[in-house]
Amino acid sequence: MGVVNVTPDSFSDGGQWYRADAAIAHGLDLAAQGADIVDVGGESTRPGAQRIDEDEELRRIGPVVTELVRAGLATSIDTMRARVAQFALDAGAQLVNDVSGGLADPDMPRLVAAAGVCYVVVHWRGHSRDMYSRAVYADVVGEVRDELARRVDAVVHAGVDPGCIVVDPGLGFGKRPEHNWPLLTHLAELGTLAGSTFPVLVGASRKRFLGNLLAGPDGTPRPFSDSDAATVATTALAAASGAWCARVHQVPPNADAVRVAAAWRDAAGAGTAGPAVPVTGRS
Ligand code: PMM
Repeated sequence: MGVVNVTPDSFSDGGQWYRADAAIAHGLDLAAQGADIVDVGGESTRPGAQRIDEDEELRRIGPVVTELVRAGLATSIDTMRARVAQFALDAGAQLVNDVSGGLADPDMPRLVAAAGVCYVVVHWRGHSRDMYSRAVYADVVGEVRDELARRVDAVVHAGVDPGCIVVDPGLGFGKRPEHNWPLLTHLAELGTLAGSTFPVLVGASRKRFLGNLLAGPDGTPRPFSDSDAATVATTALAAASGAWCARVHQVPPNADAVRVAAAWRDAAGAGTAGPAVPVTGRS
């Protein structure tokens, strides 16, 4: 999954694709480079970010989703708002990627259910402005898993097809750097909820915990733009342990990592990473 952030202030790409024409060209490039899905978002969720209003979010994503769908790309909408998701689905988007797992907007699960599309349910404990105050865990894997299971229950109760749910541990969302590592090493456990197995999406690309890991001798974190090799390493490890999808900013090296991991799993007799959900473009 290639990321198209139509924002002036995302920490990972700092406003490079804020203009609609730049964002559309970027989405087309990502697909040409091998992204199976392009994920379009109009609201930054970097730590400390204040929310933008709904009309502004719609203004940002509208032309981008419309054009990428028109070009035949499998397009997902990264939003916590049902009205924004509705616009994108009406335009032909195939996947709703909700970093709040349906908590930010109570209308979202019903909307996804009615549209019959797939839904990425992300573990989340609250909005970005104060997310670190909630980053308190005694057993991060167990708590994230339990909380994800409750969200999956809730969205299924609202009518979402369980065969169309993808779960995501929400790396960095209400998690400090030390919380992300155990989540990454327990992906299979996080995808097995109440006896069912769900595809797992991992969003580690350019995140601060990678920059912190790669900090210089004086403790200065590596800037996001220099953490792409660490992202690729994380993608390879996550895919080799069965992740369904990696959400990334740079497609070519991560697509290679996914192919290496597939060969690795094959040779180990682990088969293809699964289960999968049906999301495909026209071309
Ligand atoms: N992270 C960001 C945005 N959307 N969606 C999913 N499913 N998982 C994530 O981890 C995730 C996401 C924030 O990162 P960005 O600013 O680089 O887009």
